[in-house]
Amino acid sequence: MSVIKDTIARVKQMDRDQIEFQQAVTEVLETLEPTAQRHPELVKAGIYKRIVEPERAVIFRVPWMDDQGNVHVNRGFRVQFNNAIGPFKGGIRFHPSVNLSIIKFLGFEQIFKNALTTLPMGGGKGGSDFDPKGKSDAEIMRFCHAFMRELFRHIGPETDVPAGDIGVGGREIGYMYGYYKKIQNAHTGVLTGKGLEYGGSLIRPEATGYGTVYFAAEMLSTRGLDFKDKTVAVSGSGNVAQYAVEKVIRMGGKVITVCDSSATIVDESGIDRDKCCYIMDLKNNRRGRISEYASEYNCVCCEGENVWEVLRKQGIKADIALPCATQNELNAEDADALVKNGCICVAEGANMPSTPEAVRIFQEHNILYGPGKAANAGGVATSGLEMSQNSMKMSWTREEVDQRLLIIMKSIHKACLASAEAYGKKGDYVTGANTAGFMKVARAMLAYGIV
Ligand code: NDP
Ligand code: 2IT
Repeated sequence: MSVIKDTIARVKQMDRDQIEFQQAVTEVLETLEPTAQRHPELVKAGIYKRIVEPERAVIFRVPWMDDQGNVHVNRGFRVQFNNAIGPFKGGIRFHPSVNLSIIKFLGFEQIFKNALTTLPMGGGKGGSDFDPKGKSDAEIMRFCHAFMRELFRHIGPETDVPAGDIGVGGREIGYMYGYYKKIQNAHTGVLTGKGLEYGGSLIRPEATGYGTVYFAAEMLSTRGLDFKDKTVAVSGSGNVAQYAVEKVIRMGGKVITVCDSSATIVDESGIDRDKCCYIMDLKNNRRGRISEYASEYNCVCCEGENVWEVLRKQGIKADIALPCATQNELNAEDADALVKNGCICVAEGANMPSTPEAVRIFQEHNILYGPGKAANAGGVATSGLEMSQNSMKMSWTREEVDQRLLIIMKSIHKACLASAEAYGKKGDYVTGANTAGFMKVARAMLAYGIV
Protein backbone atom coordinates (compact mmCIF):
# COMPACT_ATOMS: atom_id res chain seq x y z
CA MET A 1 0.00 0.00 0.00
CA SER A 2 1.31 3.48 -0.78
CA VAL A 3 2.07 5.83 2.09
CA ILE A 4 -0.76 8.06 0.88
CA LYS A 5 -3.40 5.31 0.92
CA ASP A 6 -2.01 4.05 4.18
CA THR A 7 -2.26 7.50 5.79
CA ILE A 8 -5.83 8.08 4.56
CA ALA A 9 -6.83 4.64 5.86
CA ARG A 10 -5.22 5.36 9.21
CA VAL A 11 -7.09 8.69 9.59
CA LYS A 12 -10.37 7.00 8.64
CA GLN A 13 -9.76 4.41 11.29
CA MET A 14 -8.36 6.61 14.08
CA ASP A 15 -10.70 9.56 13.54
CA ARG A 16 -13.64 7.52 12.40
CA ASP A 17 -16.35 9.94 13.52
CA GLN A 18 -14.60 13.01 12.06
CA ILE A 19 -16.28 13.09 8.67
CA GLU A 20 -15.26 16.60 7.57
CA PHE A 21 -11.67 16.01 8.70
CA GLN A 22 -11.51 12.75 6.74
CA GLN A 23 -12.90 14.58 3.69
CA ALA A 24 -10.25 17.30 3.88
CA VAL A 25 -7.41 14.83 4.44
CA THR A 26 -8.53 12.61 1.55
CA GLU A 27 -8.91 15.57 -0.80
CA VAL A 28 -5.40 16.84 -0.06
CA LEU A 29 -3.52 13.56 0.20
CA GLU A 30 -4.96 12.07 -2.99
CA THR A 31 -3.23 14.83 -4.94
CA LEU A 32 0.11 14.37 -3.13
CA GLU A 33 0.97 10.95 -4.63
CA PRO A 34 3.48 12.45 -7.12
CA THR A 35 5.29 14.28 -4.30
CA ALA A 36 5.79 10.99 -2.47
CA GLN A 37 7.13 9.35 -5.62
CA ARG A 38 9.50 12.19 -6.42
CA HIS A 39 10.68 12.81 -2.85
CA PRO A 40 11.32 9.50 -1.06
CA GLU A 41 13.07 11.49 1.68
CA LEU A 42 9.67 12.86 2.71
CA VAL A 43 8.26 9.34 2.99
CA LYS A 44 11.30 8.21 4.95
CA ALA A 45 10.91 11.10 7.41
CA GLY A 46 7.26 10.20 7.96
CA ILE A 47 6.04 13.60 6.76
CA TYR A 48 2.72 12.31 5.39
CA LYS A 49 1.87 10.50 8.62
CA ARG A 50 2.95 13.47 10.73
CA ILE A 51 1.12 16.18 8.80
CA VAL A 52 -2.35 14.72 9.46
CA GLU A 53 -1.79 14.75 13.23
CA PRO A 54 -2.19 18.14 14.97
CA GLU A 55 0.60 19.37 17.22
CA ARG A 56 -2.12 19.59 19.88
CA ALA A 57 -5.88 20.09 20.21
CA VAL A 58 -7.29 21.90 23.23
CA ILE A 59 -10.93 21.40 24.24
CA PHE A 60 -12.30 23.53 27.04
CA ARG A 61 -15.39 24.51 29.00
CA VAL A 62 -16.85 27.97 28.36
CA PRO A 63 -19.34 28.91 31.08
CA TRP A 64 -21.24 32.19 30.68
CA MET A 65 -24.32 33.93 32.00
CA ASP A 66 -27.22 35.23 29.87
CA ASP A 67 -29.13 38.46 30.50
CA GLN A 68 -31.66 36.63 32.68
CA GLY A 69 -28.96 35.23 34.96
CA ASN A 70 -29.09 31.67 33.56
CA VAL A 71 -25.77 29.85 33.30
CA HIS A 72 -24.84 28.19 29.99
CA VAL A 73 -21.89 25.99 29.13
CA ASN A 74 -20.45 25.79 25.63
CA ARG A 75 -17.49 23.85 24.34
CA GLY A 76 -14.39 25.69 23.14
CA PHE A 77 -11.73 24.35 20.74
CA ARG A 78 -8.30 25.35 19.52
CA VAL A 79 -6.51 22.96 17.21
CA GLN A 80 -2.85 23.91 16.74
CA PHE A 81 -2.16 21.90 13.64
CA ASN A 82 1.23 22.73 12.24
CA ASN A 83 3.78 25.45 13.03
CA ALA A 84 6.63 24.37 10.75
CA ILE A 85 6.78 27.66 8.85
CA GLY A 86 5.45 30.14 11.45
CA PRO A 87 3.17 30.55 14.48
CA PHE A 88 -0.13 28.67 14.33
CA LYS A 89 -2.59 30.95 12.53
CA GLY A 90 -6.26 30.66 11.71
CA GLY A 91 -9.73 31.86 12.56
CA ILE A 92 -12.23 31.22 15.32
CA ARG A 93 -15.73 30.04 14.40
CA PHE A 94 -18.83 30.45 16.56
CA HIS A 95 -21.64 28.30 15.17
CA PRO A 96 -23.85 25.59 16.71
CA SER A 97 -22.48 23.01 14.24
CA VAL A 98 -18.88 23.41 15.51
CA ASN A 99 -17.23 20.18 16.69
CA LEU A 100 -13.73 18.70 16.70
CA SER A 101 -14.09 17.33 13.16
CA ILE A 102 -14.97 20.73 11.71
CA ILE A 103 -12.20 22.54 13.57
CA LYS A 104 -9.67 19.88 12.51
CA PHE A 105 -10.69 20.06 8.85
CA LEU A 106 -10.39 23.84 8.93
CA GLY A 107 -7.03 23.71 10.73
CA PHE A 108 -5.71 21.15 8.26
CA GLU A 109 -6.75 23.24 5.24
CA GLN A 110 -5.20 26.28 6.88
CA ILE A 111 -1.71 24.70 6.86
CA PHE A 112 -1.56 24.64 3.07
CA LYS A 113 -3.47 27.89 2.57
CA ASN A 114 -1.11 29.78 4.84
CA ALA A 115 1.93 28.27 3.13
CA LEU A 116 0.57 29.52 -0.21
CA THR A 117 0.32 33.14 1.01
CA THR A 118 4.14 33.47 0.86
CA LEU A 119 4.06 34.66 4.50
CA PRO A 120 5.46 32.81 7.56
CA MET A 121 2.32 31.38 9.14
CA GLY A 122 1.50 27.88 10.38
CA GLY A 123 -2.00 26.39 10.50
CA GLY A 124 -4.59 26.31 13.27
CA LYS A 125 -8.26 26.88 13.92
CA GLY A 126 -10.59 27.33 16.86
CA GLY A 127 -14.15 27.94 17.80
CA SER A 128 -17.16 27.03 19.81
CA ASP A 129 -20.63 25.55 19.37
CA PHE A 130 -21.98 28.85 20.77
CA ASP A 131 -24.77 30.29 18.60
CA PRO A 132 -24.48 34.11 18.38
CA LYS A 133 -27.91 34.42 16.72
CA GLY A 134 -30.48 36.18 18.88
CA LYS A 135 -27.97 37.01 21.63
CA SER A 136 -27.76 40.53 23.06
CA ASP A 137 -24.58 42.51 22.75
CA ALA A 138 -23.92 42.03 26.47
CA GLU A 139 -24.28 38.25 26.08
CA ILE A 140 -21.85 38.24 23.15
CA MET A 141 -19.38 40.21 25.28
CA ARG A 142 -19.69 37.85 28.24
CA PHE A 143 -19.27 34.82 26.00
CA CYS A 144 -16.20 36.25 24.22
CA HIS A 145 -14.61 37.12 27.57
CA ALA A 146 -15.35 33.63 28.93
CA PHE A 147 -13.87 32.06 25.79
CA MET A 148 -10.67 34.11 26.11
CA ARG A 149 -10.46 33.36 29.85
CA GLU A 150 -9.18 29.90 28.84
CA LEU A 151 -7.83 30.50 25.33
CA PHE A 152 -5.34 33.15 26.47
CA ARG A 153 -2.96 30.59 27.99
CA HIS A 154 -2.61 28.73 24.68
CA ILE A 155 -1.96 31.63 22.31
CA GLY A 156 0.59 34.42 21.85
CA PRO A 157 2.01 36.62 19.09
CA GLU A 158 4.86 34.16 18.45
CA THR A 159 2.84 31.04 19.30
CA ASP A 160 -0.66 31.15 17.89
CA VAL A 161 -2.52 34.09 16.36
CA PRO A 162 -6.30 33.61 15.99
CA ALA A 163 -8.69 35.72 13.87
CA GLY A 164 -12.36 35.66 12.76
CA ASP A 165 -14.42 33.14 10.81
CA ILE A 166 -18.16 32.33 10.73
CA GLY A 167 -19.89 34.16 13.59
CA VAL A 168 -16.73 36.02 14.60
CA GLY A 169 -16.23 39.51 13.16
CA GLY A 170 -14.89 42.84 14.35
CA ARG A 171 -17.18 43.01 17.38
CA GLU A 172 -16.15 39.59 18.73
CA ILE A 173 -12.45 40.18 18.01
CA GLY A 174 -12.71 43.45 19.96
CA TYR A 175 -14.16 41.71 23.01
CA MET A 176 -11.62 38.87 22.87
CA TYR A 177 -8.63 41.14 22.27
CA GLY A 178 -9.75 43.51 25.04
CA TYR A 179 -9.92 40.66 27.52
CA TYR A 180 -6.54 39.26 26.45
CA LYS A 181 -4.95 42.70 26.81
CA LYS A 182 -6.49 43.09 30.26
CA ILE A 183 -5.17 39.81 31.66
CA GLN A 184 -1.76 39.98 29.95
CA ASN A 185 -1.38 43.70 30.63
CA ALA A 186 0.23 44.09 27.21
CA HIS A 187 -0.62 45.08 23.65
CA THR A 188 0.77 42.11 21.79
CA GLY A 189 -1.41 42.20 18.67
CA VAL A 190 -2.23 38.55 19.35
CA LEU A 191 -5.43 38.52 17.30
CA THR A 192 -5.89 39.77 13.74
CA GLY A 193 -8.99 41.44 12.35
CA LYS A 194 -8.69 44.06 15.08
CA GLY A 195 -10.27 47.52 14.88
CA LEU A 196 -8.18 50.23 13.23
CA GLU A 197 -7.86 52.16 16.50
CA TYR A 198 -6.05 49.33 18.27
CA GLY A 199 -3.74 47.73 15.74
CA GLY A 200 -6.01 46.46 12.96
CA SER A 201 -5.12 46.69 9.29
CA LEU A 202 -7.00 48.53 6.59
CA ILE A 203 -8.51 46.12 4.05
CA ARG A 204 -8.58 43.14 6.46
CA PRO A 205 -12.42 43.11 6.53
CA GLU A 206 -12.52 43.28 2.73
CA ALA A 207 -9.58 40.94 2.10
CA THR A 208 -11.19 37.49 1.79
CA GLY A 209 -13.94 38.62 -0.57
CA TYR A 210 -11.66 40.89 -2.60
CA GLY A 211 -8.98 38.20 -2.76
CA THR A 212 -11.46 35.60 -3.99
CA VAL A 213 -12.50 37.90 -6.82
CA TYR A 214 -8.86 38.73 -7.64
CA PHE A 215 -8.12 35.00 -7.82
CA ALA A 216 -11.16 34.36 -10.05
CA ALA A 217 -10.05 37.22 -12.30
CA GLU A 218 -6.61 35.61 -12.63
CA MET A 219 -8.17 32.27 -13.56
CA LEU A 220 -10.47 33.96 -16.11
CA SER A 221 -7.52 35.80 -17.65
CA THR A 222 -5.88 32.48 -18.59
CA ARG A 223 -8.73 32.12 -21.09
CA GLY A 224 -8.80 35.75 -22.14
CA LEU A 225 -11.94 36.42 -20.06
CA ASP A 226 -12.93 38.82 -17.27
CA PHE A 227 -15.88 39.75 -15.02
CA LYS A 228 -17.32 42.37 -17.34
CA ASP A 229 -21.02 41.70 -18.04
CA LYS A 230 -20.80 38.22 -16.51
CA THR A 231 -23.66 36.93 -14.38
CA VAL A 232 -22.32 35.96 -10.98
CA ALA A 233 -23.93 33.81 -8.26
CA VAL A 234 -22.64 34.43 -4.73
CA SER A 235 -23.73 32.41 -1.69
CA GLY A 236 -23.68 33.64 1.90
CA SER A 237 -24.23 37.24 2.96
CA GLY A 238 -21.57 37.52 5.66
CA ASN A 239 -18.10 39.01 5.65
CA VAL A 240 -16.71 37.09 2.68
CA ALA A 241 -19.84 37.30 0.52
CA GLN A 242 -20.37 41.03 1.10
CA TYR A 243 -16.94 42.08 -0.12
CA ALA A 244 -16.97 39.56 -2.95
CA VAL A 245 -20.21 41.15 -4.15
CA GLU A 246 -18.73 44.64 -3.81
CA LYS A 247 -15.64 43.74 -5.83
CA VAL A 248 -17.58 41.92 -8.57
CA ILE A 249 -19.75 45.03 -9.03
CA ARG A 250 -16.60 47.16 -9.36
CA MET A 251 -15.23 44.76 -11.95
CA GLY A 252 -18.36 45.10 -14.07
CA GLY A 253 -20.08 41.80 -13.21
CA LYS A 254 -23.74 41.37 -12.32
CA VAL A 255 -24.40 39.57 -9.01
CA ILE A 256 -27.85 37.97 -8.93
CA THR A 257 -27.88 35.98 -5.65
CA VAL A 258 -26.95 35.97 -1.98
CA CYS A 259 -28.29 33.83 0.87
CA ASP A 260 -28.20 33.22 4.58
CA SER A 261 -28.95 30.09 6.56
CA SER A 262 -32.72 30.70 6.18
CA ALA A 263 -33.24 31.82 2.58
CA THR A 264 -31.86 32.72 -0.85
CA ILE A 265 -32.71 35.87 -2.77
CA VAL A 266 -32.54 36.03 -6.55
CA ASP A 267 -32.37 39.56 -7.92
CA GLU A 268 -32.22 39.21 -11.70
CA SER A 269 -31.87 42.97 -12.11
CA GLY A 270 -28.52 42.71 -10.31
CA ILE A 271 -27.30 43.70 -6.84
CA ASP A 272 -25.87 47.20 -7.34
CA ARG A 273 -23.75 49.28 -4.95
CA ASP A 274 -26.73 50.67 -3.03
CA LYS A 275 -28.22 47.21 -2.61
CA CYS A 276 -24.82 45.90 -1.48
CA CYS A 277 -24.68 48.66 1.17
CA TYR A 278 -28.19 47.63 2.24
CA ILE A 279 -26.99 44.01 2.72
CA MET A 280 -23.99 45.20 4.77
CA ASP A 281 -26.18 47.31 7.03
CA LEU A 282 -28.80 44.53 7.33
CA LYS A 283 -26.26 41.86 8.25
CA ASN A 284 -23.59 43.81 10.17
CA ASN A 285 -25.62 46.44 12.05
CA ARG A 286 -29.20 45.26 12.22
CA ARG A 287 -28.28 41.54 12.23
CA GLY A 288 -31.43 40.81 10.23
CA ARG A 289 -32.46 38.08 7.78
CA ILE A 290 -31.75 38.20 4.06
CA SER A 291 -35.48 37.75 3.33
CA GLU A 292 -35.84 41.44 4.26
CA TYR A 293 -33.89 42.26 1.09
CA ALA A 294 -36.62 40.62 -1.00
CA SER A 295 -39.29 42.81 0.60
CA GLU A 296 -37.14 45.93 0.20
CA TYR A 297 -36.31 45.34 -3.47
CA ASN A 298 -39.28 43.24 -4.53
CA CYS A 299 -37.41 40.18 -5.78
CA VAL A 300 -37.60 36.40 -5.45
CA CYS A 301 -36.98 34.89 -2.01
CA CYS A 302 -36.71 31.11 -1.58
CA GLU A 303 -37.05 30.14 2.07
CA GLY A 304 -35.16 27.07 3.24
CA GLU A 305 -33.06 26.67 0.08
CA ASN A 306 -29.47 27.65 -0.58
CA VAL A 307 -28.21 29.43 -3.68
CA TRP A 308 -27.10 26.33 -5.59
CA GLU A 309 -30.35 24.50 -4.96
CA VAL A 310 -32.34 27.51 -6.18
CA LEU A 311 -30.24 27.91 -9.35
CA ARG A 312 -30.60 24.19 -10.05
CA LYS A 313 -34.34 23.94 -9.42
CA GLN A 314 -35.18 27.10 -11.35
CA GLY A 315 -32.71 26.55 -14.18
CA ILE A 316 -31.05 29.94 -13.59
CA LYS A 317 -27.75 30.52 -15.41
CA ALA A 318 -24.61 31.91 -13.79
CA ASP A 319 -21.34 32.40 -15.68
CA ILE A 320 -19.34 32.51 -12.46
CA ALA A 321 -20.08 30.91 -9.07
CA LEU A 322 -18.57 32.18 -5.81
CA PRO A 323 -19.61 29.92 -2.89
CA CYS A 324 -18.97 32.07 0.22
CA ALA A 325 -21.14 30.51 2.96
CA THR A 326 -19.99 27.20 4.44
CA GLN A 327 -18.60 23.68 3.90
CA ASN A 328 -20.38 21.20 1.61
CA GLU A 329 -23.01 23.72 0.51
CA LEU A 330 -22.65 22.78 -3.18
CA ASN A 331 -23.24 19.11 -4.14
CA ALA A 332 -22.90 17.03 -7.31
CA GLU A 333 -26.41 17.80 -8.55
CA ASP A 334 -25.81 21.51 -8.07
CA ALA A 335 -22.45 21.28 -9.87
CA ASP A 336 -24.09 19.41 -12.75
CA ALA A 337 -26.73 22.10 -13.10
CA LEU A 338 -24.16 24.91 -12.99
CA VAL A 339 -22.12 23.24 -15.74
CA LYS A 340 -25.17 22.49 -17.91
CA ASN A 341 -26.25 26.12 -17.62
CA GLY A 342 -22.91 27.36 -18.90
CA CYS A 343 -20.90 28.17 -15.78
CA ILE A 344 -17.22 28.75 -16.67
CA CYS A 345 -15.58 29.53 -13.34
CA VAL A 346 -15.98 28.59 -9.66
CA ALA A 347 -13.86 30.32 -6.99
CA GLU A 348 -14.38 29.28 -3.39
CA GLY A 349 -14.61 32.12 -0.86
CA ALA A 350 -15.70 29.58 1.77
CA ASN A 351 -13.65 26.65 3.06
CA MET A 352 -14.49 23.35 1.31
CA PRO A 353 -17.93 24.52 0.06
CA SER A 354 -17.99 22.01 -2.81
CA THR A 355 -18.40 18.30 -2.05
CA PRO A 356 -15.72 15.99 -3.54
CA GLU A 357 -18.23 14.80 -6.16
CA ALA A 358 -18.99 18.40 -7.16
CA VAL A 359 -15.27 19.13 -7.52
CA ARG A 360 -14.89 16.09 -9.77
CA ILE A 361 -17.69 17.38 -12.02
CA PHE A 362 -16.05 20.80 -12.33
CA GLN A 363 -12.74 19.18 -13.21
CA GLU A 364 -14.23 16.76 -15.73
CA HIS A 365 -15.87 19.67 -17.54
CA ASN A 366 -12.75 21.79 -17.57
CA ILE A 367 -14.34 24.52 -15.45
CA LEU A 368 -11.88 27.05 -14.00
CA TYR A 369 -12.13 25.77 -10.43
CA GLY A 370 -10.22 27.55 -7.64
CA PRO A 371 -10.28 25.60 -4.36
CA GLY A 372 -10.78 27.56 -1.13
CA LYS A 373 -7.25 27.17 0.14
CA ALA A 374 -6.03 29.17 -2.85
CA ALA A 375 -9.02 31.37 -3.70
CA ASN A 376 -9.84 32.57 -0.18
CA ALA A 377 -6.25 32.90 1.08
CA GLY A 378 -6.44 36.70 0.82
CA GLY A 379 -8.07 36.91 4.25
CA VAL A 380 -5.31 35.19 6.15
CA ALA A 381 -2.67 36.81 3.92
CA THR A 382 -3.93 40.22 5.04
CA SER A 383 -3.92 38.94 8.61
CA GLY A 384 -0.23 38.25 7.98
CA LEU A 385 0.15 41.84 6.80
CA GLU A 386 -1.60 43.00 9.99
CA MET A 387 0.97 41.00 12.00
CA SER A 388 3.81 42.65 10.09
CA GLN A 389 2.38 46.13 10.72
CA ASN A 390 1.95 45.32 14.44
CA SER A 391 5.56 44.12 14.66
CA MET A 392 6.82 47.28 13.00
CA LYS A 393 4.43 49.40 15.10
CA MET A 394 3.17 51.19 12.01
CA SER A 395 0.29 51.02 9.58
CA TRP A 396 0.09 51.02 5.82
CA THR A 397 -2.46 52.89 3.70
CA ARG A 398 -5.51 51.26 2.18
CA GLU A 399 -3.92 51.37 -1.26
CA GLU A 400 -0.71 49.80 -0.03
CA VAL A 401 -2.43 46.87 1.68
CA ASP A 402 -4.79 46.32 -1.27
CA GLN A 403 -1.84 46.35 -3.65
CA ARG A 404 0.02 43.79 -1.53
CA LEU A 405 -3.14 41.64 -1.41
CA LEU A 406 -3.44 41.74 -5.18
CA ILE A 407 0.23 40.81 -5.60
CA ILE A 408 -0.17 37.90 -3.16
CA MET A 409 -3.30 36.57 -4.94
CA LYS A 410 -1.49 36.75 -8.28
CA SER A 411 1.49 34.96 -6.83
CA ILE A 412 -0.71 32.21 -5.35
CA HIS A 413 -2.35 31.78 -8.75
CA LYS A 414 1.03 31.54 -10.43
CA ALA A 415 2.37 29.10 -7.82
CA CYS A 416 -0.69 26.85 -8.26
CA LEU A 417 -0.28 26.69 -12.02
CA ALA A 418 3.49 26.11 -11.80
CA SER A 419 3.15 23.33 -9.23
CA ALA A 420 0.26 21.68 -11.08
CA GLU A 421 2.42 21.52 -14.20
CA ALA A 422 5.48 20.33 -12.27
CA TYR A 423 3.47 17.42 -10.87
CA GLY A 424 1.91 16.47 -14.20
CA LYS A 425 -1.56 18.02 -13.84
CA LYS A 426 -1.40 21.12 -16.01
CA GLY A 427 -4.19 23.63 -15.25
CA ASP A 428 -5.43 21.70 -12.19
CA TYR A 429 -5.64 24.25 -9.37
CA VAL A 430 -6.44 21.55 -6.78
CA THR A 431 -3.22 19.64 -7.39
CA GLY A 432 -1.36 22.93 -7.75
CA ALA A 433 -2.56 24.43 -4.45
CA ASN A 434 -2.07 21.21 -2.48
CA THR A 435 1.38 20.33 -3.81
CA ALA A 436 2.74 23.90 -3.62
CA GLY A 437 1.47 24.42 -0.05
CA PHE A 438 2.55 20.97 1.05
CA MET A 439 6.09 21.10 -0.33
CA LYS A 440 6.91 24.32 1.53
CA VAL A 441 5.72 22.90 4.85
CA ALA A 442 7.25 19.47 4.17
CA ARG A 443 10.69 20.93 3.46
CA ALA A 444 10.59 22.87 6.73
CA MET A 445 9.52 19.75 8.65
CA LEU A 446 12.32 17.79 7.02
CA ALA A 447 14.87 20.40 8.10
CA TYR A 448 13.89 20.03 11.76
CA GLY A 449 14.35 16.28 11.99
CA ILE A 450 11.80 14.15 13.81
CA VAL A 451 10.14 16.60 16.24
P1 NDP B 1 -20.01 35.11 8.40
O1 NDP B 1 -20.46 34.59 9.71
O2 NDP B 1 -19.72 36.55 8.26
O3 NDP B 1 -21.07 34.74 7.28
C1 NDP B 1 -21.44 33.43 7.02
C2 NDP B 1 -22.57 33.45 6.01
O4 NDP B 1 -22.85 32.13 5.59
C3 NDP B 1 -23.85 34.00 6.60
O5 NDP B 1 -24.61 34.60 5.58
C4 NDP B 1 -24.52 32.74 7.13
O6 NDP B 1 -25.92 32.85 7.28
C5 NDP B 1 -24.16 31.76 6.05
N1 NDP B 1 -24.11 30.40 6.60
C6 NDP B 1 -23.35 29.95 7.62
N2 NDP B 1 -23.60 28.67 7.87
C7 NDP B 1 -24.54 28.32 6.99
C8 NDP B 1 -25.20 27.11 6.74
N3 NDP B 1 -24.98 26.00 7.47
N4 NDP B 1 -26.10 27.09 5.72
C9 NDP B 1 -26.36 28.20 4.99
N5 NDP B 1 -25.75 29.38 5.20
C10 NDP B 1 -24.86 29.43 6.17
O7 NDP B 1 -18.74 34.23 7.99
P2 NDP B 1 -17.64 34.52 6.87
O8 NDP B 1 -18.22 35.28 5.75
O9 NDP B 1 -16.44 35.06 7.57
O10 NDP B 1 -17.28 33.03 6.42
C11 NDP B 1 -17.89 32.40 5.30
C12 NDP B 1 -16.99 31.28 4.81
O11 NDP B 1 -15.73 31.82 4.41
C13 NDP B 1 -16.66 30.19 5.82
O12 NDP B 1 -16.52 28.97 5.14
C14 NDP B 1 -15.30 30.63 6.35
O13 NDP B 1 -14.58 29.54 6.88
C15 NDP B 1 -14.68 31.15 5.08
N6 NDP B 1 -13.56 32.07 5.23
C16 NDP B 1 -13.64 33.18 6.01
C17 NDP B 1 -12.58 34.04 6.09
C18 NDP B 1 -12.64 35.31 6.88
O14 NDP B 1 -11.65 36.03 6.89
N7 NDP B 1 -13.74 35.64 7.54
C19 NDP B 1 -11.31 33.75 5.42
C20 NDP B 1 -11.34 32.58 4.57
C21 NDP B 1 -12.43 31.78 4.51
P3 NDP B 1 -26.57 33.51 8.60
O15 NDP B 1 -26.50 34.98 8.38
O16 NDP B 1 -27.97 32.98 8.64
O17 NDP B 1 -25.76 33.04 9.75
O1 2IT C 1 -10.31 30.49 6.92
C1 2IT C 1 -9.56 31.47 7.05
O2 2IT C 1 -8.54 31.60 6.36
C2 2IT C 1 -9.93 32.50 8.03
N1 2IT C 1 -10.97 32.40 8.67
C3 2IT C 1 -9.00 33.66 8.28
C4 2IT C 1 -7.87 33.26 9.21
C5 2IT C 1 -6.98 34.38 9.65
O3 2IT C 1 -6.13 34.07 10.49
O4 2IT C 1 -7.10 35.51 9.19
